[in-house]
Amino acid sequence: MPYAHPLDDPAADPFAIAAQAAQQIAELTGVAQHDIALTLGSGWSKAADLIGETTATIPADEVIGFSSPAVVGHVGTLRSVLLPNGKRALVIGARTHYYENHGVRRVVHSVRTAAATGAKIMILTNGAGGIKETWTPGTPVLISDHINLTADSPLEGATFVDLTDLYSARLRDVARTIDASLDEGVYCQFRGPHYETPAEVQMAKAIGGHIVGMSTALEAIAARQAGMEILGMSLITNLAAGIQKTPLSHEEVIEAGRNAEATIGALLARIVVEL
Ligand code: 8IG
Repeated sequence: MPYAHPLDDPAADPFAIAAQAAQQIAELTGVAQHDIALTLGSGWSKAADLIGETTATIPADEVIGFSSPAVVGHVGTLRSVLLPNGKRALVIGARTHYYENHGVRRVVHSVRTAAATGAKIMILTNGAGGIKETWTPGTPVLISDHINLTADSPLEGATFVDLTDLYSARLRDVARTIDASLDEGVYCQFRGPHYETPAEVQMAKAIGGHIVGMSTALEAIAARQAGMEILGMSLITNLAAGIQKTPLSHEEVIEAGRNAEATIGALLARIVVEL
């Protein structure tokens, strides 16, 4: 094969590769259909153990189109989890970030695969920076909408997809029945991997953003294209640059995630059975 990765071939059909990946997941897990899928970002990985019983764990690189994660702290497995309500969840611990420069097809492959496994609900989680000063590190927030600052799209050609109510109001309401104190905000996806300058954070604030991150928006667009209902949640691991007075560090972000993971994992476990 002339390409290093099947999705790199411009002639490849990303939906056919996702369907093939879903078939492999069905075979490797013994679960023919999944009902719901979760992508676990920084700080959220503990949720995989708390939402139900893991019945199968697959190294992500055993499934077509998936690659090993680039960042320490991101777990490269796919898990099939039996929820207490009998539903089957596909837990994606291996996110490909846009900043890895493998192209947007590879960024959204996990979401397309989740849809091909039968999942009707996509839960997208991430670690992110907060613009609202009331959000201390460790605060989970619901994503109410996004601003895609990548200047890219997972859609190819004249594919016009409506993004009204992209982050389902229904699912946000369900989450708030579990924790009424959950705040929400608009997520701005930057390309990364650098964090923002304070001026860029002020720009994000001025255009209506509350959360800054490097994932999720492109994935949400692909999930909507695939017809899924989307719940987005950010763990605020740091205040965005210039909002907090100290410099940002990856270690700080990992540390905040570690401190919050049991709480937010338990929260997600309570939400997921109600969706
Ligand atoms: I965790 O402050 C995390 N991810 N863009 N900005 C951006 N991404 C992030 C940040 C942040 N914190």
